[in-house]
Amino acid sequence: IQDPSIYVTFDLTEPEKLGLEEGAAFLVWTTTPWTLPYNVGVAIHPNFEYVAAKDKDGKVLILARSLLIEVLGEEAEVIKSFKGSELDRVSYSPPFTEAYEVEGEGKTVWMSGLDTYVSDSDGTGIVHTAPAFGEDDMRLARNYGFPVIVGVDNEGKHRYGPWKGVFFRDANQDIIRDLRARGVMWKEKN
Ligand code: VAL
Repeated sequence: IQDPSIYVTFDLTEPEKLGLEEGAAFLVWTTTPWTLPYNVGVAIHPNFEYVAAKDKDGKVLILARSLLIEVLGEEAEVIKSFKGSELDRVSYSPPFTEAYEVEGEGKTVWMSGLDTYVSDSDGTGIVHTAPAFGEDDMRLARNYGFPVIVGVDNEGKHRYGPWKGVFFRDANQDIIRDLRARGVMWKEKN
């Protein structure tokens, strides 16, 4: 089975802090849609350059400058530039909140964190972070005090959401459908 490769938007909750308008979003790439219900943060490289750029529909998206053309195409219009380190602790609204609301110890703020593991060889330079499912994700969560949500039980089944009881990877298509319905699916590959 090939993993689906998707780009999703996480709208900023306080875009004005970056001098951006309502609707501006982090553009995040992942090959593990089934981990998105357990998103607790996004990772940004402190030394990369990032841009806020308009896509063809006029939506303002934040991503690494080096991936701008590849991802948004030649017609992308750059509005602003940021050093990665300026994008620390920028709050956003995640696609799914249920698991975090139960396990997040009352915290309901999702935000970015800085880590040099972020790569710009593919994706967007903004990495979806789900600490139970990746070593780097776990480090970021520890450094920032993000909750660690173990969203899958020891039989590999989801513990939350409409896909509760479903084997982890088997939820991919349902989750993708849900992301589309919420209008946060920006692009799907393969
Ligand atoms: N960070 C990884 C990803 O973006 C996983 C481990 C959540 O797919």
